[in-house]
Amino acid sequence: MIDRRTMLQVTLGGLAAAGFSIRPAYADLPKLEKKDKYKVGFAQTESNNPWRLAQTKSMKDEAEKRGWQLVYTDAAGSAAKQVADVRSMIAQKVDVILLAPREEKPLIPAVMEAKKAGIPLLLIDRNVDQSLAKGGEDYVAFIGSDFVKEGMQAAEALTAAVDGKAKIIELQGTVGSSPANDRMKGFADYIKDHPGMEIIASQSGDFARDKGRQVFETLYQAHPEATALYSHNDEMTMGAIAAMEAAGKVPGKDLIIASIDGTKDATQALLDGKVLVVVECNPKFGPAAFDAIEKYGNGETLEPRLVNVDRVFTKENAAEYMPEAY
Ligand code: GYE
Repeated sequence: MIDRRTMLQVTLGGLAAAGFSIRPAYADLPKLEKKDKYKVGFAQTESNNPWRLAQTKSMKDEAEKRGWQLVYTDAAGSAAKQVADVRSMIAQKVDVILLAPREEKPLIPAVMEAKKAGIPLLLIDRNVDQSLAKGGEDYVAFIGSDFVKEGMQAAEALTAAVDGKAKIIELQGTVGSSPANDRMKGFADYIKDHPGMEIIASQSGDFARDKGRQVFETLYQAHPEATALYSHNDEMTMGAIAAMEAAGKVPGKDLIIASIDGTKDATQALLDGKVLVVVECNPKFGPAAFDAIEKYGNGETLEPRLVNVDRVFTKENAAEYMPEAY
């Protein structure tokens, strides 16, 4: 008699023999027919900062290098438009979709509709809610940074520089986005063990320079006792620096600053002593994303989460990094 377990093993064995992954959900993902050149859809979230522009350029350069067609859309900061953009890529029958989901939950329908339409989809740089859709099951893979680790590294550098004592204003990224959620968590987890490190105000500046300036200005007026800033990206940091200087304060002295990304402006601010630390978040996804597509088309099994290796920049190594900054 064959029991259920043996049946399952037989079935999985059969799948493996037929060249499928032995992870059953992975085998259900849309396949990518092997081609010399693919038609790739890239659904960008917005183009209002140097990080986004560097990411888009990296995708376009890589497509051009390989002679692949790139169908590019810009959601202009709207998750609803981004869902519509992915739908239009499905209608245009692209071979594969690269999606940088603006927020964790609203982009779930886009992920599911691509799967249903038989088009493989990879998440680029931002993630979706893992309780609603999973890598290797609902989409092929996520490629991006470890945002929790970035938050921890920012906290570690800041804590060391202020001897474990600071009153911190936090500028969060876009509400509901994975980098904002995870950078907040990583930083909070680290300072939990350092009772002198206190977040006295925390609010979103939507990853944007001008919003960062406005929000920082308001928070700092309400909390003039602040001694440090933790900002989830360099653009908001640059906005906050402008607000500090307008208030007659000296960034790097009156307020110690930890930031994330690695833009040219923030790297210059490291050299000028205005910013203490910039944890890298590399936007140049083109090569990794296109390599992953090629591998998937060749029938290779991708890891559900491909994590970029990021560096930590301070005054010491900023000059060396500057030529790569964007
Ligand atoms: O840090 C920020 C951008 O999703 C990791 O989004 C990315 C973030 C990046 O707008 O500058």
